[in-house]
Amino acid sequence: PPWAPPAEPMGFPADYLWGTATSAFQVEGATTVDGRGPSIWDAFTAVKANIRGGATGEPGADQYRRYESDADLMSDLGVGAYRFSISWSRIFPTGAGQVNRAGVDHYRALVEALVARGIRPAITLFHWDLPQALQDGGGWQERDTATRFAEYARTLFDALGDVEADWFTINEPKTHAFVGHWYGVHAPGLTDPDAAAAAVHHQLLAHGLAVQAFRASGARGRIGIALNLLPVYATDPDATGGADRVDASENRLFLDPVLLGTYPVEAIGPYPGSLPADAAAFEALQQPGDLDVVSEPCDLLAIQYYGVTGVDPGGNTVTIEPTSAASWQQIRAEGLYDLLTRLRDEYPAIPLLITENGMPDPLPAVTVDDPYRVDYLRTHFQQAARAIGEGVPLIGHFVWSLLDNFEWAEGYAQRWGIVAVDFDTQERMPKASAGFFSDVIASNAVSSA
Ligand code: GBH
Repeated sequence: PPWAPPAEPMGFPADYLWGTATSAFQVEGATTVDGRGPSIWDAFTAVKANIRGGATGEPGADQYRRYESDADLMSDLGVGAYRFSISWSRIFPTGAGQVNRAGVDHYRALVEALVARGIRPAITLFHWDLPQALQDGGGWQERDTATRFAEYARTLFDALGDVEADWFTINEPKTHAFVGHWYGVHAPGLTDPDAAAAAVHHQLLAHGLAVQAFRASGARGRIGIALNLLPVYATDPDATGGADRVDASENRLFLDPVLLGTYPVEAIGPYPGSLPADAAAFEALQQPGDLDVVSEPCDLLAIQYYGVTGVDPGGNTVTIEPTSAASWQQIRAEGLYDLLTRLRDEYPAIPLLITENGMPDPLPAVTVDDPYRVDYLRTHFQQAARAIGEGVPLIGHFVWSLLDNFEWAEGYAQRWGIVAVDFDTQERMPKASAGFFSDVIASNAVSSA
């Protein structure tokens, strides 16, 4: 029989970290304020056909200006942590060179607004908005970008490292590499599998260099990388080869180098479900010692969980229903349990933190009535509690997103917030799911219904 939650509420550990998440380009707006330089997302959104409705990073959710009242909002919800990202081109407008003080000061003020309200900062260094000047020099296809990233990371560890915080080096290196460099759906809009493979290695190298810089800086808190992981289910239990290949490119291509110091050879090559890049060229990018850097020990592994996929014996994906308004999202709460227990069973022990989890409203219109999201969150919290009960070292859970925001290629037409935003007035309106989340946080437990 399928697993069912117990009648009694399921409790979480006393220090469990409940949070909400956003990213800079999606919520900040103010794209030309205080010396910010252009990023690849400014360039990509300047081509109207790239984004639904021709939307851009303006107005976002105007959080660059509204961070204090958004901190109040989170305080009202009772969240213990806020995960935001830093815009690299606010700190280094051309990616390197002189630090832009106004950019650093902004994030200092944000961090202090959070700490003053007892909210732990959870800081992502790179959530896909590469300074355009670095892209002009080859971006993540160039090894040098990893070096520039380490310098950028060091600048932030020096500026904010006196504050106890969680740090994430790279957000979803898979999405940035595959969707940005291979599918052409995200910035920088390339359609080249070899560029995607290079972006995989150089982002992972950047991650490892930043972890080393974090240790050397003596910054307070913990550091890790945020991976979006996708449980892959074979449609035929007697022919799992196709699913294994998809699993290699979706999950092990990132988990193995970071946690084991090896790349899975079956992730790359001319097979259905693999990244169709030149394996020898990928190998040639790697210098001696790179995998030691990539696997530099972290304090935690950040997991972003949205759903699952099915794969047939030929390596073709098969949709597992139900999907959401995001057609790629195949919702299955038990997949979170499967993922967490798999990490426990197949990788060295490391604290796990869910840094994104959520779903969009079915329509682009503003709504505060979101029973589907309440149900989504409840069932996912239950599966998290179930995994904790079976010894999974899960230390917290962040909902994507605090606010409706700029949803990349979908523009403002896909709303992921537990708080609705009117993009004309910037009014914030908590949805039913925000109230539900508040109650879960207050009781530190989730009920069966
Ligand atoms: C997260 O990615 C992001 O970190 C966050 O910024 C975003 O707002 C949130 O999810 C909601 O989407 O272009 O059809 O090939 C989630 C994982 C992986 C989902 C790539 C979209 C691309 C689908 N993403 N996937 S497609």
